[in-house]
Formats: sequence, structure tokens, C-alpha cells
Amino acid sequence: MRIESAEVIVTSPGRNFVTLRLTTEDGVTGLGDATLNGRELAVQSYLDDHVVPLILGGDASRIEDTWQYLYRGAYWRRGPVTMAAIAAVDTALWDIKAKSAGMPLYQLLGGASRSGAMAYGHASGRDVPELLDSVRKHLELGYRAIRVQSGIPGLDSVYGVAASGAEGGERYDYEPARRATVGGRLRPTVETWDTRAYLRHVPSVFEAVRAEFGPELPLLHDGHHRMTPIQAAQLGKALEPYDLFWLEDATPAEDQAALRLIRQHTTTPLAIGEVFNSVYDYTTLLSERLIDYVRSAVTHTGGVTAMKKLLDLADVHGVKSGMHGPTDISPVGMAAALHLDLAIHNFGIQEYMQHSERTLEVFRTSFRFEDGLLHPSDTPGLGVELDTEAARHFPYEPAYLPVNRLRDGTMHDW
Ligand code: GCO
Ligand code: MG
Repeated sequence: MRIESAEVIVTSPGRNFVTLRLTTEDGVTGLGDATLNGRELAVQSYLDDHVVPLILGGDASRIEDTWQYLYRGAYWRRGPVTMAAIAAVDTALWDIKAKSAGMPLYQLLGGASRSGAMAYGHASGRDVPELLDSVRKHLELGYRAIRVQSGIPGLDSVYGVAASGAEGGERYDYEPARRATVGGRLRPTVETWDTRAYLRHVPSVFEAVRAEFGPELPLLHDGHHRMTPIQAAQLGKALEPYDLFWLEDATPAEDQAALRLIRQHTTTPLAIGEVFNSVYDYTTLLSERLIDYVRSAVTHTGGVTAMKKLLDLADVHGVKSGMHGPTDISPVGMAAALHLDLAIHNFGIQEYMQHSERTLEVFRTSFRFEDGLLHPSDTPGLGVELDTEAARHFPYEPAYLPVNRLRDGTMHDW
């Protein structure tokens, strides 16, 4: 089954997406998500200029070999751009194989291990009353687990908190990247951060949420890499009374060993890895059981093949999945995650920020969100198609994630 054609489709229905479509000589198509928020065109070029020419005419059935060819053959290994490009090819080949077999992808991955994948949504508020309303709204939407992010007194804006109300109800769900201009030039927006103010405030937020919604509701929180290890340990400890499902990205985790310090001080479960792009980013974290959930997405970690291997390694060490699922993971990437979520043994939870209606004009999905659970559907393949004509109506618009500076102007993590 030869790969006859490949198209890299960049479209911006509500936010930028990069999608690879492969078509075989007998007309079977497969899709792969290659979206890298704020750096989309780098992946488009990596695919168009350095990958597509090497796979055209190749055997679409050789998924593992194609993965190894693109990973080892490039000489330059890993990195978000490379692994997003490899992910798109790999996912598209799995889509083709499952369609050709006449079955949904999860059946090829071992069949269903559960009835559905528990999802969590993003509640946020600039203050506690707004946050509590957002939690209520997400419960009404059917979520059974909720990420809680809050404004911080003294800080104008905090990443992850919907700019609702004053900004006309703009939902954070839609898109964390922004188009902003400074002096007429496109620039990332700049947010000001104060970790001590954050650490003083967050426990009171969870005190209020628990008081309102009780002890049962699984609550998650994202630290967005902003704390030092000892600050993360301090927060993890302070949040223990509120029994979080997880504290995510508590500290920048290129320094995997830093998680040892956090682990020594707190039993709050830890989730890490949405910015990782290979299993090698996790080796210490997994072998020493320094985390409880793997946050990587299929889209950023080399595809279904690589993600399955990573999650199997995690399972050996008692670590579960918690795949990244914001709106900058396209419906194609989300569908790929859901097939893995349904099939693997060590499923934990699936992040699910619902894509906008505009996005769904371009991506025709078949996965379902019912009663707090996601199901990829039994459509053969991934179960997503891309409407090329509709995609043309939404040209690429450069947009960047915000950058984060301390009050004195020092660049900070986020
Ligand atoms: C999450 C992430 C998002 C990211 C965004 C970056 O947990 O969903 O932290 O908030 O910031 O996906 O592209
Ligand atoms: Mg996150």
C-alpha cells in the first residue's frame, strides 16, 4: 500500500492548526495532528521540506519502520518540532491502517479496557465567586473532574484564567495564544508574575471550592512550571487537606531530579510532561516514581507508536496517563488520544477543552462526550475527517502564547 500523496494543511478556524493528510495509491486517507502552539510554521516546513519527500512512495503499512526511519534517520533527534512532525506521519499511518482493517483504532491497540475515558475541564475565575460559577458551569456541561485556576490578588492577569466578563466573555477554553502588537509589531503578550502572592492565595481558593462542592469532586491544578522545587513542595503540602487529583507542572521538569525534592515533602499527586516530546524526558521521573501522571499528548511525543511505548513504560512503574488535551491539540490529536485512552490499562484521566464551533466546521469529528466520559466512536480509523474546502476559509494567523515576567522584569517560566 504505497503512500501516493501528502498534504500539510495549515488552517485557523478559531486558532491555528497544522494537519498532515496522507493518501495511499488506493485512495485511503489518514490524518495526523502536527500543531505546535505558537511555532506552527516550523512544523509545516519540517514536514513539507524534510519529511514528505522521504515518505512519498513508501509502504504505508510499515508504521514502526517509518517511525524509526524518521527518528533515527534524521540524525538530529527529539525536540518539539521533529517529534510533532513524526507524530503526524505516525498518526496518519495508524488512521490508514485502521480504516483499511475496517475498525476503530482502539481495536488495533488491544480493544477497549473501559467504557469511556473520564475527562476533566477547565474552570477558572478572576476571583472566587467567578471561579465557583465556572465550576458550576462545567458540572452542568457534564464534567466529573475539573481543573481549577484562579486570578491572584495584585496581578492583572494570570495565564489559564478566562478573560471573561470585561473582555466580553472571551472563554479561556478557546485559545491561550494571542495576537498582540507592541509598537506595531506582533509580539507575545507579557504577563507579570509573583510566585509568593500565588502561594499565599491558592490554598484559600481550594478551601472555597471544597466548601462549596464537597470533598468528592476530583480537582486538578496547573502550576505552569512557575515554582522552584521548594516552592512546589510548599504548595503541594499546603494543598494536601484539599485532596487534589493532581498538581500539574509544579516546576520546570527538564531538571527531572528536582521532583525528588517535591516528592519528599508532599503526597499531593504530581503530573508532568505536556512540554516533553520523548520518553527520554521521563526516564528518571518514571524509574524513581517521581510523578503519578504522564501529561504528554500524542501530537507532541512522536505519535501513537511512541505514546503507546511511553505509557507502557509508565505502567511498569505504576504511573498513569493524563494526556494533554487543550484546544491547541486538534480534534485529530484528541481523537488519537481517545483511542489510546480506551485501550491502555493504565488510563488516568483525559484533559478535554471543547473545541469551538468554528474549529468543528473544519474537523468533522465522531468522538462523544457523555456523562463525563469521552469515547472515540467505532468509526473505522481515528474517526475524524478534515474538510479541505472549509479549511481554506481560515488562513493562518500568527499568534503567540504569552510570556511571563516577574515584577522587576526578569523573564520567568510558564
Ligand atoms: C494545559 C496547558 C495549557 C497550555 C497550552 C499551551 O494544561 O492545558 O497547560 O494551558 O498552556 O496548551 O499550548
Ligand atoms: Mg498544563
